[in-house]
Amino acid sequence: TVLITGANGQLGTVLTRALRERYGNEKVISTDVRPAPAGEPGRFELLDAMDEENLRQLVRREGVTQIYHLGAILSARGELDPMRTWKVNMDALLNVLEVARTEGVDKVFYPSTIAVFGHNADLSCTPNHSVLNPTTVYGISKAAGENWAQYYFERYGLDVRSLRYPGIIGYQSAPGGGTTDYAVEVFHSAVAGEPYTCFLAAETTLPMIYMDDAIRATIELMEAPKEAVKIRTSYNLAGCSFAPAEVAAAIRRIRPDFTMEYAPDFRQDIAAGWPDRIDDAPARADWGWKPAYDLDRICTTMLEHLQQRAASDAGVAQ
Ligand code: VAH
Repeated sequence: TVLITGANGQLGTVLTRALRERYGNEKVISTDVRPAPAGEPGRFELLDAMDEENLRQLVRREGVTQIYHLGAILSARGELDPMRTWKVNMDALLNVLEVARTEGVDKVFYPSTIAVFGHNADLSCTPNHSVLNPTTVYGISKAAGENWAQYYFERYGLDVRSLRYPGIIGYQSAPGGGTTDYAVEVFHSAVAGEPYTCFLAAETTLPMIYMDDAIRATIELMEAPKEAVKIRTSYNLAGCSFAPAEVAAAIRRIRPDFTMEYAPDFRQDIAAGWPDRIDDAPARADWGWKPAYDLDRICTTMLEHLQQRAASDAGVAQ
C-alpha cells in the first residue's frame, strides 16, 4: 500500500492518479491537510504529517509499504512566514522518516528542488554535487531534508529516494506558492484570451519540466533497482530551461494575439539565486532519465488541454 502526503497539491493531484492507475485504487491512500477534491476516486484521509501519532496509526493500520511525502510549503509562500515554513517542512519530514524506519516501510520518496542552490554554485549549468547555499527558507529546509534522507539511508538502511524538481508545468492542477508558478498561470491567461502580467522579469531563465516528465521520472526512480540509486541526497532532474519572454514567444507562435507584461516582485529576487539550468547527468547515467518535452511541445500540449477544458466547461454552462 502506498501513502501520499500533500496529495491535493500541484504534483500530488497528478501523481496520485498515476499511482492509482499503476497499483490500483485500493492500494493508494491519498492524504492532505485539506479535504479531498470532489469526485476523485480512491481512498482519501485527512492527515497532517506534523502529527506523528496519526501518521503512525495510519501506516500501521493500512500496512503502508511506500510513502511519497509531498506535503510542504514552497518558496514564495514560505518567505511570508519563515519560522512556520521551517517547522512544517522539517517536522513533517522527520515524522515521515521516523515512522517509516520504525514501522518497516520499504521505500520513501522525498521531493527536493532546484531551490537548494544559491549564488555560490555555477548557476549556468549546476552540477549535481554542487555547493548548497539556498536563499529561501524553503530551499534551506529542502537542503537539510536531502541530508536527512541520506542519513536515514546510511544509518538505518531506509530506502529514501529523492529528485530535485525544476518548476513543474501541468494543466491538471494549480501550483501553490512557488516562484515558478508563472509558467502555469501564463497558459490559463493565453487560453482565456487575456494578457498576462508576469511577476518575473522577461529574461529570467529557470529550469522547468512538463508534468508528464516529472511523474515519469518519479516512478522511474522509485522503480529502479536499489543498487542503481547511487545518490542518496537528491538527483538533479532537468526538463528544459526558458525565460518568460521565451514562453510568450512560443505561445505567440500558436496564438499570435497573446501579450505578456512584466511586473517583477519579491519573487524576482528568489529566482535570481536559482540556476538557469541544471546538469542531470547522474540521473541519466544511474537510472536512465531522459525528458521528452521541450518548450514548444509543452506549449502545444498545455494550450490544447486547457482549450479543451474551456470548451467543455462552456458546453456544461449552456
Ligand atoms: C517553487 N516550484 O517555485 C517550486 C520549486 C522549482 C522551485 O521547488 O517554489
